[in-house]
Amino acid sequence: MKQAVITGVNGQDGSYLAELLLGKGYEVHGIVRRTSSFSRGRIDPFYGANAGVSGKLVLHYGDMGDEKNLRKLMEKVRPDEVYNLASQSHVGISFDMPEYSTDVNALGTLRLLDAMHDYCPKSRFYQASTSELFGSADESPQTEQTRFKPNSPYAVAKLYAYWMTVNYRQTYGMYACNGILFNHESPRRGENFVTRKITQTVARIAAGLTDCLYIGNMEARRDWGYAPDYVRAMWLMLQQEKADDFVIATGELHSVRELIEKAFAYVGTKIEWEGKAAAECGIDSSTGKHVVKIDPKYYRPIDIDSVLGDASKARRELGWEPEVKFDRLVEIMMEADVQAAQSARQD
Ligand code: NAP
Ligand code: F7E
Repeated sequence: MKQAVITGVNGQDGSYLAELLLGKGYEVHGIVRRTSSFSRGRIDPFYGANAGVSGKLVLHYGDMGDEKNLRKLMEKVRPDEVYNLASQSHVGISFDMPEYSTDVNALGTLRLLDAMHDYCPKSRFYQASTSELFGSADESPQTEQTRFKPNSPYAVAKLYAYWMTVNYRQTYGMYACNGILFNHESPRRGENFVTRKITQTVARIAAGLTDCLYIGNMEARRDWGYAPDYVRAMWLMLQQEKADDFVIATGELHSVRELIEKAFAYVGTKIEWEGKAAAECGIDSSTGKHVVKIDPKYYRPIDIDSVLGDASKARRELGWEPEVKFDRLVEIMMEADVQAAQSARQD
């Protein structure tokens, strides 16, 4: 039985990756933090006796800030594969917590790589790198050759982790890969990322549970994919002959405004826009109600206008293709959030 360690196992990607590996018969060792209330909702369905998967999930308490803990785990498990998904992953919040974001995202990666180097140097390593590395890029679409210009504390910390991964590969011959993943979403996405915030709030407005969506920069454009497609790419990267770095993206660009319009269209509401800049409002064309408003607290000190990926290398060398693109992604997320809002209304 193959063994894998996943840091950040109870996050969006960690939960889909654990599900994928358990389905392939892996023994999965997940690191979870001690929290005052349990935050394991995403992995509960496949943890324990009734999991209904062929592999086995084992959870360990740990933290990317605790070097000894990571070293002990590598010494004890000596896994075949390590997926480093743990991070303070919110770009906006990284401006409020730059030091903490650096400790977890940058130094945490170094701690893990170094523990692997000492205890299991033959293990294969996946680093959760990001399109945020490109910042406001010089060219579009972005490939593995595009220059990095990170413009948030989150992205600068991830740049350090990217290069440490390359460094351990080059210096020690470790099998270490960077997946440069563009935004990917799902019904398991954290509620304060823009896609999930929109689908959840629109579903709740339609169910009469709330009145208005408060939003920041609606002109931002992203290349949004579907998380289960992206964790498949992570696994593929660790099954090759040689370690390498890959861009994973859909190649489609859409704006936050378009996402809002599509989410409302799903519940049968047409949005008309009125006003400009921070005074702009989205109006329900059939009732005249103001259902979208700008709240400047969601503006970032600096934002990325647009990021678009070219995943040709992953297509060619990994045989990877995204199965779900923007229109279907919005439908999948709306289906789940409409169902959740309807059950909340019945409670
Ligand atoms: P997520 O849902 O925010 O999950 C992050 C995970 O990291 C959670 O399990 C969290 O645990 C854990 N974590 C945070 N701080 C930790 C610490 N100090 N020690 C141990 N665990 C810690 O993020 P995601 O969307 O699944 O993303 C997975 C990875 O891919 C992240 O590294 C992210 O930066 C990167 N990435 C994401 C995207 C995307 O669009 N989703 C794109 C590119 C790269 P708690 O539940 O205890 O907080
Ligand atoms: O913002 C704008 C916001 O927070 C997308 C992380 O997974 O992907 C993610 O980072 C855009 C930005 O994702 C709101 O200003 C407007 O321009 O959903 P987001 P992100 O910053 O792109 C990358 C690839 C990662 O690596 C990260 O870990 O939407 N926006 N209004 C808003 N964003 C949020 N969160 N909330 C708003 O109300």
